Amino acid sequence: MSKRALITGITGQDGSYLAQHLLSEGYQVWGLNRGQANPRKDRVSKLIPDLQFVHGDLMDQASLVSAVDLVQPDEVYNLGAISFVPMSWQQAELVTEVNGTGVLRMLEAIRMVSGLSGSSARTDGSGQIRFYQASSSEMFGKVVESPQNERTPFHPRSPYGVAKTYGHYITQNYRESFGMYGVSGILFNHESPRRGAEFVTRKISLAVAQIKLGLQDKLSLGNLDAVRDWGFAGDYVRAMHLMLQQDEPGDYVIGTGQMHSVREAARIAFECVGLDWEEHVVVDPALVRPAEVETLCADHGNAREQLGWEPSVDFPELMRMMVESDVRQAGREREYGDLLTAANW
Ligand code: NDP
Ligand code: GDR
Repeated sequence: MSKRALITGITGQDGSYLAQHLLSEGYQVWGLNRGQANPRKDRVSKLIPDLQFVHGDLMDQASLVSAVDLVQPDEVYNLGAISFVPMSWQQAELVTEVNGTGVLRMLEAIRMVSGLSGSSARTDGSGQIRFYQASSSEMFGKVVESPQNERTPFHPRSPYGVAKTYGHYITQNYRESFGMYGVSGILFNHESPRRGAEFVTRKISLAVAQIKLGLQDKLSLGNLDAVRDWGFAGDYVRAMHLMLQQDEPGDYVIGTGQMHSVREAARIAFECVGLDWEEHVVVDPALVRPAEVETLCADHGNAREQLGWEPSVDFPELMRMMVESDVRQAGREREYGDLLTAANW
């Protein structure tokens, strides 16, 4: 019998890659879809015709219970979140509700549907619904040691990071309290041609494509000195799946161990099309964050040893992949107009 997976955040970058990966492993996959007529649902269902959908929202407990009950999943991947960090200063309460309390709601839904209580605790995960929580390197925030591993203390720097830290600990707590098979992947930044346009790598690759075609001249960025450990999303969803296949639940750091600045990201991306980034990038102080995470770097030694996981795409290759995809897409759009907008999914 094929395994059944339920993915929240199906319309996002990771949801689509994870669904494709699980389908290729023989799973039946359902995506939790919210809202009345979400255009992002059409985009992902065109890309992945075998995907099934179930309605629900991380803000609505009853909808999650219904979704889990209907799908009867072997594995739940909770990727749904408001994931753009700056938005968390503008709508801190909403972000806390979705990214923090939303995790609790999903854990409760699983507990209710499985009839789990403290006395029925089983730590080996047999016959249980296994749960993956999308934790984030943003929980490390103001880092006290580098690189960061599973034992590095958290010091989140945004309401987003604080909410993710709650989601992380409540997953750990349900593991300890109810014997639930719950794991958190502490994932560092990961990107792809499907990355949202608001995140810095994609903002850069989209602008490079427009500038190359003469449709734009300048690109405004914030803190050029920020340093991140950027990997390819397609690699990271493999790690999510591997985490849920282990005998014992545990938390894992996933990253590349390589650090690059925003300045370097811009340089590499402009070089891909033979342009000089310094002629086009301008700094806009309004884009600098109230509290910045200056530098992040993963120590994924535990994932390497326990999961046998390694990243396969390095940063220059990743930027090139994104730039080439956006140049192709911008060229098609220029030729065919709006008909093809956002079709590089
Ligand atoms: P995206 O922003 O691309 O996708 C977010 C998804 O969450 C969308 O499908 C969105 O659906 C959904 N969502 C938003 N609000 C709700 C809600 N109330 N109920 C249910 N679903 C909701 O994020 P990514 O794919 O990049 O990231 C996936 C997860 O991993 C997120 O939790 C993110 O915080 C986390 N993460 C991401 C990292 C990265 O570098 N990409 C690194 C570490 C963690 P809709 O279309 O309905 O808005
Ligand atoms: P991040 O990703 O906040 O790390 O969160 P983002 O790409 O938004 O920022 C990375 C760094 O670049 C700096 N920066 C800019 N960022 C944006 N978006 N736009 C700019 O113009 C700009 N200029 C400089 C930022 O200040 C920051 O330091 C991502 C999200 O996917 C989260 O959901 C996830 O949890 C973390 O990665 C790990």
